[in-house]
Amino acid sequence: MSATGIGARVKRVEDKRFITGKGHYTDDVNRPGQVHAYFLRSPHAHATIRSIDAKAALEMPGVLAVLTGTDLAADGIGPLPCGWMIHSKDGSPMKTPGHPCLAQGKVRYVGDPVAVIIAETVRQARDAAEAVSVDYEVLPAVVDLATAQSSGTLVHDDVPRNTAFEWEIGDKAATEAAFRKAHHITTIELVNNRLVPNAMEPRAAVGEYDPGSDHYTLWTTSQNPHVARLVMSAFLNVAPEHKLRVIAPDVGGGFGSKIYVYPEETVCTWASKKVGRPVKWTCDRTEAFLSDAHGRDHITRAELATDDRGRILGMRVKTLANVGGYMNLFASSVPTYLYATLLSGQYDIPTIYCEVDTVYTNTTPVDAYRGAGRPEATFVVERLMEVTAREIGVDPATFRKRNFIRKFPHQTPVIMAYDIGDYHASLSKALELADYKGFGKRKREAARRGKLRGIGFSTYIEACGIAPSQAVGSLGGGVGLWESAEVRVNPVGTVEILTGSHSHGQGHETTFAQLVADRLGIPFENVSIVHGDTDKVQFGMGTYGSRSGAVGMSAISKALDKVIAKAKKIAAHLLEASEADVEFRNGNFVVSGTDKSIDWTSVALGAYVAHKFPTSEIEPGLKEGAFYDPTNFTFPAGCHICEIEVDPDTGASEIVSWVAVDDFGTVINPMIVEGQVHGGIAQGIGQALLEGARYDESGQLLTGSFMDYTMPRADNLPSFKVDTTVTPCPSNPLGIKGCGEAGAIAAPAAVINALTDALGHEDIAMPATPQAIWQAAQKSVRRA
Ligand code: MCN
Repeated sequence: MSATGIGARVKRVEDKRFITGKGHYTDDVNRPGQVHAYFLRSPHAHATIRSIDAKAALEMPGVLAVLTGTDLAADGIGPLPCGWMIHSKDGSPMKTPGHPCLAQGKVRYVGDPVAVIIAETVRQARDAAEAVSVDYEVLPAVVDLATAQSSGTLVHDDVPRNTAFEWEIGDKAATEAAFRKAHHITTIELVNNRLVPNAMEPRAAVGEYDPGSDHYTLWTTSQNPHVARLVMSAFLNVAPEHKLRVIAPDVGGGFGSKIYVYPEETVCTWASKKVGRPVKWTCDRTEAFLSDAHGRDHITRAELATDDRGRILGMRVKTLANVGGYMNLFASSVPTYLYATLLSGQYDIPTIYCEVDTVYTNTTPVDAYRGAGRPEATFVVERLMEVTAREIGVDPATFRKRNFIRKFPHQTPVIMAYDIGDYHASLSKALELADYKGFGKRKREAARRGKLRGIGFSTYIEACGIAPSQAVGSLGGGVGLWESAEVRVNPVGTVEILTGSHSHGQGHETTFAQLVADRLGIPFENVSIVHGDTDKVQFGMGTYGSRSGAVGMSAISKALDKVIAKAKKIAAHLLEASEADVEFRNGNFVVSGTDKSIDWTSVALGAYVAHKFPTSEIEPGLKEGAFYDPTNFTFPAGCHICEIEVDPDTGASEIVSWVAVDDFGTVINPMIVEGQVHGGIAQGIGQALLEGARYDESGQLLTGSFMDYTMPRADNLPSFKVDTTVTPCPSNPLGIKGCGEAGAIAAPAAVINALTDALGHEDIAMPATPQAIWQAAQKSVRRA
């Protein structure tokens, strides 16, 4: 392995600019003549807008315009798109009333944008917003997910029972039959708590219209600028599409929350033409709490049927999923195809039946957040496994081993066909690293100190590398998510990679360059990665669903194959040899069986010196592109083990040890992968112990700042022990499986399994705050 090639722990090249304050984010973009937007948001969760009076605001200093939903409608700008059409089990299509960028007639959550004020400065726009008078008729709000379907109030008048769709997957009859044969049935009820994404950089946008060329440019915090351009141009009536250029410069984290087309970014683009000036908006943290799509928010009842030897016979799941006030772009796929198709976990489960009701409430829209459906599935499966093991009196590791899938490929009862894996290997390694055998001793020692100590497992699986076109197409909806790449070789042999992936913290500038340096045998420093600009990269699907390694890098690999093939033809001419005799090795083209060779740089230069080869056979230049569509998802899997100690007198908990053994197939950069795993675990621990968006009964977000919504901090986290096992993914040329979400998928179940082990009962929900743990610990003390 070279010092910078595949498998090397290369330090992230992008970090130099990030940690020295030299990154270039959307808020750093300032255009000549720029003005500022401020969004006036609804203070009510549910209300009819009787009137909006902007007269006084328009007379205030610096104010250029106050625009409302009526102005949008007058310009023929329709509602935001709402993703994959899911059909209910009775065949009816999901109910998706429109999501206007600025409220029209009604507001449906606290923070719903009602008007945008455009002024010379942010302060002037903010002051003027206070002078806009909105006459609301406040309506009762639907807030509680559990009772939303039976609430007399409708979030959307034309959506009965507030239910967008009632979906099912699996074989109901076979599952009922399995449960009738069961020796033991485990039943659990779970709440998967609502989370606020809280990326480090809040969303921002600068929209600019150039009347000379009739072109728009939007700088924005996007994870997928091309998709943003495609969608936004369609409903802003920008034609042809490429008259809108979307640039996503450095983006400070997204975790899924920046893959949607949001009202604010769209309005800034539209408004820039209306006011004839570039329009800038930067979200503040309070706005972000209200307006970034939230994550999770499920209520689930799940059952597992086992036989008398502790083998799983079947699983039954009923989930209520909250989508908030409107159906967001990917919201319909999260609690369905990204969730229920993973309910088989790592286990050989003969039959599964799952029902999902997706429900509107007067809360911020809910959509994909790190893991998107897969953490929710893992939480269900891994809680069921742990509770069942305890109920039937089998060691939880043994119970898992007994039910692991052993043969691959494996067709699950819920669509997914797992390609490869070795679940025993990761569990065995994790047991060693966690010193599972020594746990009893540690528990007794903790008890002597008055502490309750517990250990919990999460042997998770995920499906990423999203998403093979054939798989998506066969499910009757959505769009296949291939990726594109272009390799441009300059005459001096340096290489620019144009990729449709978008890095917003994942280190692509490093790992993608490692792949190219490795394949071409050139210095790592001679490769640069270009992404995030629709005028530079022809098209791309962006980054989410841990796809940039498996899909984005595979596209680069495919384009490199083409470049090497052409370079070989040119090399053959330069070497005066037959092409069949030329091999490409370690950056040199070698004539087999001779000492004749020519290096990469000479061939690159040769490609542009066209008299050296017949241009009737070979075009001058060296540049190739490729689109790569995966044949299957990738299925990373692993075992996380959490050990926790609880102080029953105070409810304080401390994670004392964390072991993660993951299988990400071939690893390009172990250091970056470890960083991804660390970040994911931190988010998962945050969900399990600290984070939770709470609304009061009128729909006010009670946890709307960092004073009330607790993010995990370094002192909440142990030093993680991470390791890997490797089964290379057979469905992409590099053998890569995604790693970007694994930690967040695995961690919540491991924490709660450890906590319930410590407490000696299952009665605790996420987030298990010190108060909740103290109450649960009192119950343990009473029982003891
Ligand atoms: N990688 C590798 N070897 C592998 C797999 C991946 O070296 N076997 C490298 C990749 O080359 C890439 C990184 O690890 O540099 C993550 O790759 P991948 O798992 O393909 O994930 P993506 O690049 O597609 O990133 C998306 C993923 C998701 S879905 C969320 S959510 C998330 C995450 O990445 N959001 C993040 N990690 C994040 N990290 C930061 N800092 N910020 C976010 O917003």
